[in-house]
Amino acid sequence: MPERIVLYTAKICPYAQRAEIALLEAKAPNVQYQIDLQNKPEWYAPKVNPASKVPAIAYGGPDVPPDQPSPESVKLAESLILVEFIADLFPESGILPTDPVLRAKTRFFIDGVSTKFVPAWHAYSQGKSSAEEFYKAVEYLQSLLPTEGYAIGPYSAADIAISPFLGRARVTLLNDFGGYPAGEGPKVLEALSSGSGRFARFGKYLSDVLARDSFKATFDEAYITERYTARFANLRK
Ligand SMILES: N[C@@H](CCC(=O)N[C@@H](CS)C(=O)NCC(=O)O)C(=O)O
Repeated sequence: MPERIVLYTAKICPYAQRAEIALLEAKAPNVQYQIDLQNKPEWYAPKVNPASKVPAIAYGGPDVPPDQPSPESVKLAESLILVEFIADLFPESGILPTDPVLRAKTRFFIDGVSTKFVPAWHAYSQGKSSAEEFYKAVEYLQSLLPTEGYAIGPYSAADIAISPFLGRARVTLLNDFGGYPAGEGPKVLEALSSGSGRFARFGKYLSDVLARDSFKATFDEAYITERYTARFANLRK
C-alpha cells in the first residue's frame, strides 16, 4: 500500500503538470500544494527541494500540513523521475507498460521529447529559430508514432511527458504569443493540427492527447493564457 503523497506543484509549469497527470492516471490519493514561483516560501528549498523547483513530492512520513514538511518524509524531484515513481507505486495504472519493448519505446519517445521537441519549441517560441526548425522536431516525433493510438499505442508516460508542452504550445500559437514573426503562430498551429498534409498523423495525436481527461483536468487554459499574455508582452518589442 503506497504511503502518503504530497505534490508541490504550480499551475503554470509544464513539468509539474506531468506529475499531476500521472497521479490522476494512477488514481493515486494525494495532497497538492501550489508553490508561487514568483514568491517561493522560504521553507521550500531547504525542506523540500534544494533545487527550488516544482514539481517535488514528499512521500511518507507523518500526516503534517504541506507547508510544514516533515524531515521523516522522502523528498523526490524531477518530473520524469516522479512520473516513473508514480508508475512504480501504481503498476496497474499502465503508465509504464510491463512489456520490455513497449517500456523501451516509452523511454525512447520521452528522450525525443527532452532532447529534440522541448528545446526546439523553446527556441522557436522565443524567436530564436525558424518554424522549419521546429517542424523538424515535430516530424521526428511524428515518425515514432504508431498508425493509431497514443505515442506507443496505449496511453503511457510518453504522452504524459509531452502533453503539457503541447497544451502550452497550442495556447501560445493560437494567441500568437512569442518571439516569432507576428501572425505566424496561428498558421503554424493550423499546419500542426489540421490532420492533413505534412503533419496529418501528428494532428490526430495532438487532438487525442489534449482530449485526455487527465490532461484536461490539470490544464487551466484561461490561467495559462493570462500568464502568457504578460510573459510574452514585450518579446517582439
Ligand atoms: N527538470 C525539471 C524542471 C522543473 C522546472 O524547471 N520547474 C520550473 C517551473 S516550470 C521551476 O520550478 N523553476 C524554478 C523557479 O522558477 O524559480 C523537471 O523536469 O522537473
